Amino acid sequence: MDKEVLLRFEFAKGLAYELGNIIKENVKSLKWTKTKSGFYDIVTNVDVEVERRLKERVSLAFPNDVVFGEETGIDEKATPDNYMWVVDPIDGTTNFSKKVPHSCVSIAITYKTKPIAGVVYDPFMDELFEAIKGEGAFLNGKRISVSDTKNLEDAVVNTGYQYSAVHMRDKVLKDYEAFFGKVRALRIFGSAVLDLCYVAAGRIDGFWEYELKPWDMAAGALIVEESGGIVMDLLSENFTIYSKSILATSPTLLSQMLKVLKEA
Ligand code: 2AM
Ligand code: CA
Repeated sequence: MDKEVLLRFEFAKGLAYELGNIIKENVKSLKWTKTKSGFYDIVTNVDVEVERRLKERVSLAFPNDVVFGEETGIDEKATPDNYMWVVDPIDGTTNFSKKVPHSCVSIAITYKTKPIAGVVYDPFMDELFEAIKGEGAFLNGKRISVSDTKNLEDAVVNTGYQYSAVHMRDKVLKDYEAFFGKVRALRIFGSAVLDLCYVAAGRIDGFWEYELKPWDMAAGALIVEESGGIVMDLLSENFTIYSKSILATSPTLLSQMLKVLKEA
């Protein structure tokens, strides 16, 4: 295994625990919540503080690396040859702001825009999901794999919607409706990263969403692939962290999920 990647991966895990605990400690004492692009798109003092700390830690430990975070964007020094840390300080900010204990900190280490390691920590469940490319996916140190559900009618599937993508309203509702009556249950949990990790752990059978950002997908997509799952872009040929759509499921359910989404 590449020593440079391993160093960063181990560092990212320590950081995820530290930052996750800040999220948990602050859930009952939020100082402020602000809107960004509209009343539905929020940020809290904790999102900002967690990203600030992460940037500080990474720039001290790996001065040539670049951080690409939800709240502060990308460092100006970015070149294709830097390792890039793609981070969401809190994925599931709306849950967090409402004291719903379902959110996480997400850290992907990418090289030439491809995730090579991913760490996701949910402090409310004390669950750390992790993967290095080619090495499998793990939850609290134990190997995980996607579900072995054979039929869509036995599946629990999850979706979500990017809150400011109001132009996607019809598509989001049509897809949701199309699965209605074809699956055991539909869910919207509100954290795309944890949705992906839950697909990887076989807790849910499939997940799709549109218009997510790299920090909502990079770590989770690698964790799904390393758990034996399939990650694809519903709108274009190859999935990348910049894709405008994502479908994650098991190889067994892929064609069944695609059939429903194509008909929608
Ligand atoms: P967030 O909690 O970090 O905002 C909900 O379906 C998922 O979509 C969450 O992962 C949420 O991430 C993400 N999401 C919602 N609005 C978003 C936006 N404007 N930009 C990026 N991601 C967004
Ligand atoms: Ca966020």
